Amino acid sequence: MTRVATYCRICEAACGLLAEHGPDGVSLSPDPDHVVSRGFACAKGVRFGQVHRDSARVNQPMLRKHGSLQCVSWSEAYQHVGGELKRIREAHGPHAIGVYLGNPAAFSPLTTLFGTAFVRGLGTRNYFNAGSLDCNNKFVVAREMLGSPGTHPIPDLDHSRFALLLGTNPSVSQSSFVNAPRMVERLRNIEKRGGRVIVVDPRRTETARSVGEWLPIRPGGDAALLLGLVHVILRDGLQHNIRVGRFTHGLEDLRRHAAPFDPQRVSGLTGIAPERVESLAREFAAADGAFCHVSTGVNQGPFGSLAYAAKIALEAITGNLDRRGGALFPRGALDVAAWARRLGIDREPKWKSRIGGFSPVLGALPCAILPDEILTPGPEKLRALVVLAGNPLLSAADGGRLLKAFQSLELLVVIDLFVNDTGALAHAVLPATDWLEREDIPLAQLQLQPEPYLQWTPAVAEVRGERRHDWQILMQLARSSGTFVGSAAGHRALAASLKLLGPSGLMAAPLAASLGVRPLGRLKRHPHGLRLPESRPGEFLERRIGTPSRRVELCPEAVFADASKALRGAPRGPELLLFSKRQRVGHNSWMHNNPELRPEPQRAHLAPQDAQRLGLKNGDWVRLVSEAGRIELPVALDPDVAPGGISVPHGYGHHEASGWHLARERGGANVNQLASSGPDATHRLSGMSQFNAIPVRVEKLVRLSVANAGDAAGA
Ligand SMILES: Nc1nc2c(c(=O)[nH]1)N[C@H]1C(S)=C(S)[C@@H](COP(=O)(O)OP(=O)(O)OC[C@H]3O[C@@H](n4cnc5c(=O)[nH]c(N)nc54)[C@H](O)[C@@H]3O)O[C@H]1N2
Ligand SMILES: Nc1nc2c(c(=O)[nH]1)N[C@H]1C(S)=C(S)[C@@H](COP(=O)(O)OP(=O)(O)OC[C@H]3O[C@@H](n4cnc5c(=O)[nH]c(N)nc54)[C@H](O)[C@@H]3O)O[C@H]1N2
Ligand code: SF4
Ligand SMILES: [Mo]
Repeated sequence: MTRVATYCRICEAACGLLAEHGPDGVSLSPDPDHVVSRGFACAKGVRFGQVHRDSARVNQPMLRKHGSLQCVSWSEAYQHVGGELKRIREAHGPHAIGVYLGNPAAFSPLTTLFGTAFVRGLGTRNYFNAGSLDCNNKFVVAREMLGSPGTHPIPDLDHSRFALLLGTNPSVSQSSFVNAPRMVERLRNIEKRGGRVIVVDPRRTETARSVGEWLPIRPGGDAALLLGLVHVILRDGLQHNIRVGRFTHGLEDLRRHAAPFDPQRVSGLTGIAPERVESLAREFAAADGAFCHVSTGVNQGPFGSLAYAAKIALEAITGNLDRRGGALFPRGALDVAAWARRLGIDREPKWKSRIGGFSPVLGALPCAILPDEILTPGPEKLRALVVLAGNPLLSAADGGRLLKAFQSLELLVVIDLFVNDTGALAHAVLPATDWLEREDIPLAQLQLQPEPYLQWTPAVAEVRGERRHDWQILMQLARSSGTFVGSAAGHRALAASLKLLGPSGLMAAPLAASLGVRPLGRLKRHPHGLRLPESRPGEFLERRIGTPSRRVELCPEAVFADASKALRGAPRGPELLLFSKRQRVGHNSWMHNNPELRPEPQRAHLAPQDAQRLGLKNGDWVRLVSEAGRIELPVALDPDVAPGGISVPHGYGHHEASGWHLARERGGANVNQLASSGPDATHRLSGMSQFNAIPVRVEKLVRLSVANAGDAAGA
């Protein structure tokens, strides 16, 4: 039986897989010959065949008729949806139509390309994506400090001697902004080389249990901790003067902003002893190659931008930026960031959002204003929304208000594999292919690879039913609504290139500079991936940095304006601080419907000391109340949670009409009903929503505890 090399497109690790056709259809196994993942893959990846053949998949377009979604032909679907988009655009202008691009779009270059071009063709400024739920803070900080939103320092995992991790749980997630399958193993190797790994997290995570030292922190305290480290290093003169002098700008401003963050103060804000702040700073500065990896748990907190800025400053002043064993700036096969800068396409448009006056980040507005954009009357009110590869009803902030907003739309179109929770409210659901059904090249990862490589995969499964590729759907939708994918000329050029080169040829075309005149042919000769030369450490700071000063801007005022707020810390009261818990066998709100994977039932995890104070025992039901809303769920007494925090998985609370019947039966509540929306709840510079460090009141409910009632499911 033939096995075809392919790769997984669920998360950033992009693990190599082997696909084989058997009686049940396609089956997948880890690819031992993959140049980077070398035989690693997780359960979600190898069980993806089930998603491909799940009977809950949408295989035909659906339109809502007499209250329920009914199967129709593609031509009827395009005619209806295109006609409605046209009508709304003509009656109310282009901004009346919004588009939301979800996380899986990032793993399909053509979905991203056609999705953003579709937005441009509509001419709407109401473009939203998962960036403002995930990592926009990194884009804006990189723009200010390094000159480009797409340039990020990536941990040199395999050469480092000191790893400081904040807000990441790679054992479960494979982390983010680093393409690093086997990350935990590689962190363990740091210890084997005699180095140190510190895991800063309000929960003793699966990662902290496997490697390094767990340093519990108060949710939201990371910016204060990192500025405390900068404080100690500058106070004691531990900075790398030569590299600071040669490559940075703004040291005195940084010193001024870090001055109030003395270890005593930082201890009050983080719960970390002052002596530990001192010693951590010294260890980081003295290590022969250290990096600090700030990730999603911090991005989603109140000071994500400031924390990321402090991380870059910390690495820069200790000489670890663009240094072997520190943080590197991989160029990969194509320096997308440099090209975007050269072509001017990384410059943000000048307009601001109608609600709150927010500037877009990478062209997209904050998801946290989406409910207000829909619900606030006015000539530019959002009346229609096209959701592509996303489930904002569960993944974005203020689920309660979003539900009301989505229910009020004149047109909601969801392009997805399933009738997800957002789709349960839609007027049209259009069936997309999954990644087994399409060819791809991992272009989005190029600047995030400590070991640069490229790979091409063919489609390894037949397209089932009437599923279509996202890009095909978008092209037809544009045509039937009287717009284009991009400009009229751009649309024609894309169509012609697709005809001439095919989807793979189109994706491979920009790689000609690094792979030679026949880039696709070269990739096809390396089915398990093609390793590329690593960039030389130091080369970025010497030649590639894009700031006007050609140096690292250590202290951009726009970002450090938050420092005074960070000094006040999170509000203190009887409340606990809520933070998220990513599930091993789920992916945000999806992948819960796989009968071969059993995600754990949703619980609110809290420290036994806090539970005792609140009179709670394992399995008791509580109501969590925040400023935005309330949810009810059982608690788990969890000694891994540091006192003061409460950790709840997101992506639960499926809509009763969602097609994910198995996931629905497992019950749970949408934790994002506790996250606020609206301009005041949105970070001004980055547009980030806040999911972590949200104060919540815990009320005990008089209800049979699940320990007695058996299972949380269905309760
Ligand atoms: N199995 C699985 N893998 C996934 C996903 C999934 O849903 N399931 N999702 C994918 C996606 S979309 C992403 S973006 C990546 C994210 O991957 P990571 O960047 O690794 O982020 P998380 O796994 O969410 O881990 C965040 C950690 O931050 C901690 N945390 C919460 N608040 C704070 C805080 O204030 N300070 C600090 N220091 N820590 C805090 C949490 O306890 C948690 O351990 O994972 C991807 N991989
Ligand atoms: N409280 C809290 N909320 C969070 C987070 C958190 O840590 N805590 N994490 C946030 C993060 S990091 C992210 S990235 C967002 C994710 O937010 P979203 O992207 O909006 O949500 P997902 O749950 O990932 O839903 C992805 C959808 O895409 C569909 N899909 C999968 N593949 C394809 C495809 O190829 N084509 C099409 N058309 N559809 C496809 C799936 O069926 C699913 O319905 O959630 C955010 N929300
Ligand atoms: S870690 Fe799992 S989900 Fe992520 S790419 Fe690898 S196999 Fe896929
Ligand atoms: Mo994400």
